Amino acid sequence: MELSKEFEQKFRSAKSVCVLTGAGVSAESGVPTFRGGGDTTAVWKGMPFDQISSARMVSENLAEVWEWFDYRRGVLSKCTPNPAHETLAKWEQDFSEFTLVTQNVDGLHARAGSKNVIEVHGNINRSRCLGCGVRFDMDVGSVPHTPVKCNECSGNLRPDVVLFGEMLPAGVFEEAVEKAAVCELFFVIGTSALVYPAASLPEIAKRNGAYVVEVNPEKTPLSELCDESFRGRAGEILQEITRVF
Ligand code: BV8
Ligand code: ZN
Repeated sequence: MELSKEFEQKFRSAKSVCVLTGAGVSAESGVPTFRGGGDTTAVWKGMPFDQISSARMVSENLAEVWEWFDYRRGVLSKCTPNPAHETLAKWEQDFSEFTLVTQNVDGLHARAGSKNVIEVHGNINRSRCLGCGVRFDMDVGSVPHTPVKCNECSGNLRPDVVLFGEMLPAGVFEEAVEKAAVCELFFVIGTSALVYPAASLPEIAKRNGAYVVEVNPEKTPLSELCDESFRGRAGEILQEITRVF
């Protein structure tokens, strides 16, 4: 894979780096993506992804939502971080300012050793009480999910994940915007760039003068905006790039 002189120079001299990842960064760990190729989990019992993973379903059929999430937690319990996650955990140490924002709820960045991960869509291994808002961590792979009821108020629990039609956790997205707006180098890795507001982060970085680099086997609506696009799998490409250090 050919790296341009311009990219090598930018990469070597970068002080502040921001990365946005999507499901594609976990594809090589065996985690199905939502929309792109391979084994996707785009449909659950005939319901499209943005119907089963929606605020409406939580109020209409919480048991179904848990069945869907327990199924995915079961799949995830067999998955481990791949070289893409591991390389990003290393970059966190290598750059003086490094921000990792993920749309993924799989927790694999943290399992690969990334310390500060901004999870804009929450985490599949955490539940939240609909009554009092208390959060409970669940062991990876504890399926079905436990506890089922809130220990504090015996209210119903739901996955602590941002569903379609729901606001992102207060302050989390704002922090991601701040970092995107000041970074020199912005990587957008493994996302179809269809889901907002997360997909607006590379646009914000570009508007503020960052050099934007896409890593994805396919073109996306962001590709035009990028200064550089590496067409391929994140695991291989990130290892190639990191040799430039
Ligand atoms: C909100 C958690 C305010 C749930 C997720 C019309 C226009 C614009 C916006 C909207 C609209 N209608 C509705 C909206 C808003 C909506 C939205 O953006 N919809 C889109 C789909 C049109 N957004 C929301 O609802 C957000 N909230 O706007 O709040 C508000 C509040 C109230 C009322 C109104 C508005 C909340 C969005 C969060 C939804 N939750 N996940 C769960 O997981 O069950 S989103 C879901 O999609 C995942 O989190 C995922 O991360 C995200 C994005 O998907 P990707 O990560 O990109 O994955 P995908 O499969 O799509 O692509 C994989 C990519 O990887 C591909 O490009 C592929 O080529 C590449 N790839 C494959 N293999 C590899 C690879 N790349 C590298 N290496 C490989 N090996
Ligand atoms: Zn409670």
